[in-house]
Amino acid sequence: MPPVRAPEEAPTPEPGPSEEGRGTPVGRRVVLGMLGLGAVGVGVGGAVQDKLDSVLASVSAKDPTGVVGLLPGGGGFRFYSVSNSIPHRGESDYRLTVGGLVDRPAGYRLADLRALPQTRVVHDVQCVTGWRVPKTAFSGVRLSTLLDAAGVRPGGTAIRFNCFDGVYTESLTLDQARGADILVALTMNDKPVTAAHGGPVRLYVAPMYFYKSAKWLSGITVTKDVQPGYWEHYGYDVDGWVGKSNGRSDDPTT
Ligand SMILES: Nc1nc2c(c(=O)[nH]1)N[C@H]1C(S)=C(S)[C@@H](COP(=O)(O)O)O[C@H]1N2
Ligand SMILES: [Mo]
Repeated sequence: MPPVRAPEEAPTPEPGPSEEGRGTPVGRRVVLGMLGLGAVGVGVGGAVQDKLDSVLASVSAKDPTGVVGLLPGGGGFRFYSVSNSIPHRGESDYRLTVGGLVDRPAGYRLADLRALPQTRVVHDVQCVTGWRVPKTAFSGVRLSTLLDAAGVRPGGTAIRFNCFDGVYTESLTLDQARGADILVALTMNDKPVTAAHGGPVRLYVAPMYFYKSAKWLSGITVTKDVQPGYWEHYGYDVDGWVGKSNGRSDDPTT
């Protein structure tokens, strides 16, 4: 069997969705202009950084050159949103629901999540399209903590994740979900996860390709079977272990 290829590498007869290559490439002048704007972001508060991130996101979504990775605040990350937008939620309107095959369904506000034990994981981030950001810190609540609080019923074998962009979904098996390095993350590099990076709450699945780390996390549902996520419908592996899936042989992340 040939290795499964990422859709952006596949010779698709029709334009299909891919992580990169959406829209028209942004010219070099525009990106260099961004460098000037980027300087404004140094030493400013969260709201301005969020603004900057959202501009970065809209530029880098169309810029496969990687120049955006050099921008202050970019940090080597590419920004992705299959919904072509950056949704915003905060203290008053953010909710994370935990439901499905559980004894005690729950709804968490940001303050509720912050009040639970926090775990910090430092690991390399690796996207299936090839880019890697070494030693990135995420912290938040272990997914296993939320699952234990909810009480998974017999028959529950997998988790479906929903996002408040209304489009993206992801999945893990229950065994994978219970890993100590699987976080419902509230911070990235010790600052609140910005809107562009999927804040206020994103999933962080350290040992897998970054597509498993759903941004703008809003729902955790325990299911009977694995329900493949957004990119998995376009050929990505459900088990997205770095270096051992998607026909790739990336060096192990640490
Ligand atoms: N909701 C949502 N989550 C998502 C995505 C997305 O488009 N929407 N893209 C995934 C992919 S393919 C990657 S590589 C990372 C990118 O995260 P970043 O934008 O913080 O770099 O988010 C993942 N989670
Ligand atoms: Mo990705």
